Amino acid sequence: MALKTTEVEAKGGRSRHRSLGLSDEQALRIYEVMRLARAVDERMWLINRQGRAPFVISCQGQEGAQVGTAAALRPGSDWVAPYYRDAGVILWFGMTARDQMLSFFARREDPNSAGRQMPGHFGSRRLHILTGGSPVATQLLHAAGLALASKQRKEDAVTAVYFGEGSASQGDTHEAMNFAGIHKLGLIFVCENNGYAISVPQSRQMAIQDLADRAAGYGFPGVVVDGNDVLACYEVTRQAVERARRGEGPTLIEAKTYRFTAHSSDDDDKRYRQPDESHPDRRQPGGDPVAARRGVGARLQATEGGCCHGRLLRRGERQPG
Ligand SMILES: Cc1ncc(C[n+]2csc(CCOP(=O)(O)OP(=O)(O)O)c2C)c(N)n1
Ligand SMILES: [Mg+2]
Repeated sequence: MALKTTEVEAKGGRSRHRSLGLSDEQALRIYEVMRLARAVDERMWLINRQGRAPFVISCQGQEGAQVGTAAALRPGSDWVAPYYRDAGVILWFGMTARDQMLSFFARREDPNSAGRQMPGHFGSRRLHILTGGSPVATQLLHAAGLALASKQRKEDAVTAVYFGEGSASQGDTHEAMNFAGIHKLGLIFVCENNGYAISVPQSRQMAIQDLADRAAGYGFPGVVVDGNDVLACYEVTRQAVERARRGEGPTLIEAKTYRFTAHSSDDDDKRYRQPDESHPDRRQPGGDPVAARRGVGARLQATEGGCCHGRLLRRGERQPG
């Protein structure tokens, strides 16, 4: 059975991040990158609907899972193999809002592919972001190879590979997990379970509730975490990183999230979502990973005099993380 850690114990409101070993500055940085990812994403939708750019694939709703997990890694020495929704991950690892826009508009200066790839196909050797392709789940095999290389070179670098729960139905996922388990690779599997693979709901993808249960079959731990809770995501990943650096092998983290948008700007989710579908109430605390009614998010808003997308976008020109 997978270990259930749906929440990390809150040890008192605003100081919760401190109980996890995060300074105020680190916690604010985490929140800032989440807001930046959301702000860029919202701007892309507007531009797309104006007909000025052809394609958006959205991170909205998944920022907590992305930034919380990436924040437990060391940008510059650890590696990430993100998938197309992972704006929060690549921003944490040093991409900028400008870089995202250069990719979005397919400009030559785009650091990912000089504008040759679709948006969401991230990659930067300099920033330790493994280049991804379009077939889903291939990144898991690439990441297993990367983690094997780190092990053979006796580096203590950890690799985190990101994927959706639909991609977990691909054979590549089995092969990567099996290999990583056998060789005790320093690889963290982060599944962002948003309940859908385009229009296909989870109940049509797997006959179990928690993908994390599968980890036992590969010989390593599986953890379920609330993907709306950025600090819980940070904490379970921190534990997985420590385990990986001790040479004890992989961990599968399943972050339960919700895709706030359609699959992409070319999809109409009203055609397949049920009107009575259960979903987090974005107006309630914990319903939206980026909402800031308590804790560090609220403090950031207080110090900035409100949530200012423009300022966050300008800050995005600097290197976060
Ligand atoms: C091998 C392969 N099959 C099908 C597709 C088409 N496709 C693109 S995204 C996607 C859904 C993936 O769902 P999931 O892994 O849950 O990620 P999510 O989009 O929900 O974040 C599919 C089927 C693809 N890109 N690659
Ligand atoms: Mg999915």
